[in-house]
Amino acid sequence: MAETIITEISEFLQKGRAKNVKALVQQALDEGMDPKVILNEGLLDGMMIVGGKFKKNEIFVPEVLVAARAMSAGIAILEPKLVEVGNEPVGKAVIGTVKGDLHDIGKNLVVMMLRGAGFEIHDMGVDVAPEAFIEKAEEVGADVICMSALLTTTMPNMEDLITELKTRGLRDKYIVMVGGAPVNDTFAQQIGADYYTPDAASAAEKAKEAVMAKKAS
Ligand code: B1M
Repeated sequence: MAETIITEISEFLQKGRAKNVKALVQQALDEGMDPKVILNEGLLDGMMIVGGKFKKNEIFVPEVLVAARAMSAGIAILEPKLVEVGNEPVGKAVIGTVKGDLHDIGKNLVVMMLRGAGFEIHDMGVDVAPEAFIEKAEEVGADVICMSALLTTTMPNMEDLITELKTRGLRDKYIVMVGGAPVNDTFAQQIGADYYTPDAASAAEKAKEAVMAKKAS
């Protein structure tokens, strides 16, 4: 039964049927299913299948877009269950998807998890220029700058931000974290980022750990 509902969530997501996805996610929660299982095995699994079909030109941007909307609708239902917001403010984070890149589902998951870990979030959205990240970080007194990229062509914009921080004499002021499907640890080290994490939950854990260590030093 549990497997059926998870499969249905994945299938409706692939068809971009947001209303069905919302209803089934709610039903799965009502039946006591673990929200992480619903996210990973229902929603994310569906989106991976969409990504695979897109790559093989079996479906095109409009289909991917409706699937992405269905994914966001499902995540919205899950959010209160996935995130129990901590009372203690941990620090401030500025986050966005880098310049030229409009993918925001993963970034929004990182926002959710950071908020749950107790961060005050300044979400800059998508297509964010390096200078805009830095100006916002300076304005709000951020501890962490988080960048997401989903396209190999936009990954270099992560390095541009780090170069710009160095030019302004601000590199050591911020913890810089990077992530997104094409990003990895080697790339993060090459560009001089502080941390790469593969998923939203580990991003929030690492951000909290890094801020606490920096404050204690
Ligand atoms: Co796009 N797209 N897309 N797309 N799209 C990919 C990324 C692609 C891999 C598809 C493919 O070919 N298989 C491919 C990139 C190829 C490449 O660069 N090598 C691609 C392409 C080519 C494009 C366009 C160029 C297509 C076109 O127009 N011809 C275009 C680019 C637009 C632009 O950005 N300028 C485009 C457009 C779109 C849509 C608008 C239709 C839509 C985005 C809608 C939206 O985001 N609101 C879309 C989608 C949905 C995808 C796929 C199918 C799914 C992405 C996604 O949301 N995954 C994607 C295929 C794929 O990734 N398999 C694809 C689910 C999400 C939860 O995962 O974002 O990876 P992800 O986040 C993960 C981790 O990476 C991590 O946490 C999350 C999990 O917990 N994470 C972080 C993310 N950010 C982090 C930051 C951190 C730490 C962890 O620290 C700061």
